[in-house]
Order: sequence, then structure tokens, then C-alpha cells
Amino acid sequence: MTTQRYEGKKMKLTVVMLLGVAALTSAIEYQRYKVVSVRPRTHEEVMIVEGLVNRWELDQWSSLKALGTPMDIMVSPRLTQRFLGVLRRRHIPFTIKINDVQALINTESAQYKTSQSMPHKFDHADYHRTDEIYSILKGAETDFPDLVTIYTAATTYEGRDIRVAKVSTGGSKPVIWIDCGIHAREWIAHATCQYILDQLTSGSNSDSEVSALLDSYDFHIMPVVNPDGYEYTWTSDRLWRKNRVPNTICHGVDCNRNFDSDFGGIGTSDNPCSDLYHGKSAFSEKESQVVRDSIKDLGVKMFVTIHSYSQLWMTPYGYTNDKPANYDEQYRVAGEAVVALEAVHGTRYQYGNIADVIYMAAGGSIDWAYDSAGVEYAFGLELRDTGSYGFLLPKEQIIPTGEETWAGIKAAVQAI
Ligand code: 0X9
Ligand code: ZN
Repeated sequence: MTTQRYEGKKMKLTVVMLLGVAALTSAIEYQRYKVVSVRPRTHEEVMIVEGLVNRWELDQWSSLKALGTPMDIMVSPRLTQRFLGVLRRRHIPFTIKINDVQALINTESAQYKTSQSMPHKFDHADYHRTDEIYSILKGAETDFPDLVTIYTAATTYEGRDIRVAKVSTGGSKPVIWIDCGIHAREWIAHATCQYILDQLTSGSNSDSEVSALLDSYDFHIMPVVNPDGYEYTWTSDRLWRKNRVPNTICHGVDCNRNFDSDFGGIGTSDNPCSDLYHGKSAFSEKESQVVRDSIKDLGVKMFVTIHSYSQLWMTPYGYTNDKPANYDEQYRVAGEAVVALEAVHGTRYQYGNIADVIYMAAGGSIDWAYDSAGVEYAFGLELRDTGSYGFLLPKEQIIPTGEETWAGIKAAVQAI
């Protein structure tokens, strides 16, 4: 399990050009940090690797799904030789997936747009800042006034809006809830929510599949659950995961450990410096409160929360190995979804309950949605890829990722 971060991270004063505005920012840099993909084959090897992750407070980018499958771990230059030395001595197989994390971040940031004008139309050629996303949502409301309503569901600690796009042809239908970006660094998630909203609106009149979905359901889409964290990934630390509330020491709560689903249980941390810090109490954070409060009276039939990466379609539970009462039904629908998803670009997803396909973790939103909000179908998605780029997925993959994810979600909704 990931614990603390920021061992030996270099702070650097950088003049950052964002949206054409020069800002003096202290950015965290990842020069010569590597992402090592380790494949422990026995429980003993898993213990060795997890021991190193905990001792050196390494950032675990992805987790072991089964013995012999990869877990991706980011290692600083200071620790690389020692880390690889242990793996070699213990004959634990590994490959280096990313040789210089900062080089990938630089490639990505070199492509940032410098235009100062706010976009009003969907633009899946780029990742976008929160303000731009909200401007695009507003544009969708202007273009589809009878279909789209934008509402502000809450305001964050740093004062940013958390907005939702409601897509409805009228009346009050069962709701499909889709949220993205509860984890700040998972940029493809935010982009995919925008892609889905684009498909729902542009297809509302012209695409019979979409109009059939809209005849039966309202959609509520929250593209930036954690805007404070997301903005911080643009200005200061591309790999920030949590929100930005100040704790006594260190910033941020892992909002996906802050729901009231066995709060504080397995796979969470009470250390405020940890990436898995669960916060002071269940629902202490605006970002988890807003999801709770938004869905509670909506009549949500299907809840989808979008993350990256690892290509997984997850169903409850994460806090226990037990399966929910309707597990077979949720599993069936997840199966339909991944078949449809794979048919688009051949991207393979694994699916099933969180505890089986990823790792146990308490306090997550889908468990709460299923247990406490009465949602029958609660899915957590981990989008592309499987670690070649990880959180730094090139923008060229926004559209293909959107296409396949939308196919999966459509198939899931059609299957219920
Ligand atoms: O650990 C998480 O919160 C998710 N993985 S991620 O790499 N995007 O951080 C998985 C969430 C699974 N859901 C629960 N554990 N409840
Ligand atoms: Zn995540």
C-alpha cells in the first residue's frame, strides 16, 4: 500500500506559462524518477516489495491484482539503485516502465495551450483546466437549453465550485450518476466525463441509441469532483492525488477514503501525509459530502465513478471480501460493459468486485452508494492504460478512451 509521499522530492521555482499568464510557482519536479513495474510471484515476494514501499514511502501508482501481475511503483533517483538491488538479490522480476517521469510531464506541459480565450465547445484534443471545463459546460447549456442544466452542488475549501451537468429531456426519471476526478492526477477521468457529456448532448436528436437512453433516464455528470486538487496538478505537482485541505502537517485527504463505508478500515491511513489519508471523520470533506448530498434524493439507478489507471470495471465491495446481495446481477452488467468497451478499440478490461480485482480499501464511494444510498448498480472504472504512461496518458488517447468508455457505459445502461 502507498503510504507517505514526497521523499526527496525536489522543489523548484519555475515560471509557468498557463493560459498565457506567467505565474511564479514552486513546482515539484520528478527528474529521473522511474516507474518500476514489479511482478512478485509469491506472498513472500509481495511482503518484500510492500515492505520497501512502506519503509521508503514510495508512491505506488498501481496495485497488485494477482500474484505474478505487475504493481507499478515510482522511485526517486536517490533510492533507485537500492530498490532495484533488493529486487535483483531476491530474484523478484521487474521492468522499468517509465525511465524519467519528469520527461513525460515536460512533454505533456509543452503542449499546454497558451490561448487566453475560454472554450465554449467541447474540445477533446486537449486536457483542460477547471475554468475551461466549466466554460464548456456553460456552452453545452447554451447550445442545448432544453436538455442541459448546470448547477453548482458545493464549494470547496479553496472556494472553487463543484458543478454538475444535468441532462434531461424533462420529467423526473431514474438517474445515471457519473463523476470524474475525485483523484486529482487522473486527468483522463476529467476528460472522459466531458466526452460522455458531449455524446449525450450531440446525440440527443440524431442518435437513436442516445435518445432511447434519454427517454428512460436523466444523467447527472460531475466532471471535476476535486477541483482544488486538480488545479494543484496544473500549477504545482502533476502527481497530486488528494484534495488540498491543510492538516496539522501535510495537505490533503484522499476523498475516496472519506465515505462512510467502513471508514478508517483496510487500505486507508490515519497519517495526514499519506496519499491514502482518510480524513478526520467520515464525510469530513466537501468532495465526499457533495457526492453524498447530490445523490441522496435523486433516485440513482446506476452510479459510476471514473478513475485511472489499470483498465478495470469494479463493483462493490472494497472494504470486505464479502459480496453484495445482488453481486451476480452487477457482475453480469459489468461483463456486458467490458465486452462492448473492448469491441471499440480492443482495450481489455478486467471486472468484478474491488477486493478481487484490485485491492481492499475502505471508505470508497461505490461501496457507500450501494450500501447507504440504495443504488443497485455501483461501478468504479479505472481507465487506460496499464502503466506505459499511467497518470500521464497522452492527450491523443482522450478520444479513443472516451469512445470505448462511452460504449461500455451505454451497454451497461442498456443491460439494466
Ligand atoms: O484506490 C482507489 O481509490 C482507486 N484506485 S486509484 O488508483 N484510482 O486510486 C480504487 C477504488 C476502488 N474502490 C474502493 N476501494 N472502494
Ligand atoms: Zn483514483
